[in-house]
Amino acid sequence: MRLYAIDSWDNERFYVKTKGRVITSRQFVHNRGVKICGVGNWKEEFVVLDVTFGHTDRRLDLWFESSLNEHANNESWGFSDV
Ligand SMILES: [Ca+2]
Ligand SMILES: [Ca+2]
Repeated sequence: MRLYAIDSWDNERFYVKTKGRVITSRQFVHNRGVKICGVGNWKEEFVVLDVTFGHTDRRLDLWFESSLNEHANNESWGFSDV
């Protein structure tokens, strides 16, 4: 998946989980990347998260979470290509 970290991330983490288990995470800061969108002078960073893991259930639930602690107009994330 492509993950986009937008605006004022300050060492917070993004998590991909299944069944309560973290299968990958990534930490971001606002001064890496390039200024593309959002507010102020905060930069955006995007990364490709390429994760392989086994599962046997017919259904797979993926949870995308972060430890962001401010409003979405200050720090947020998006994704594509899951
Ligand atoms: Ca920005
Ligand atoms: Ca924050």
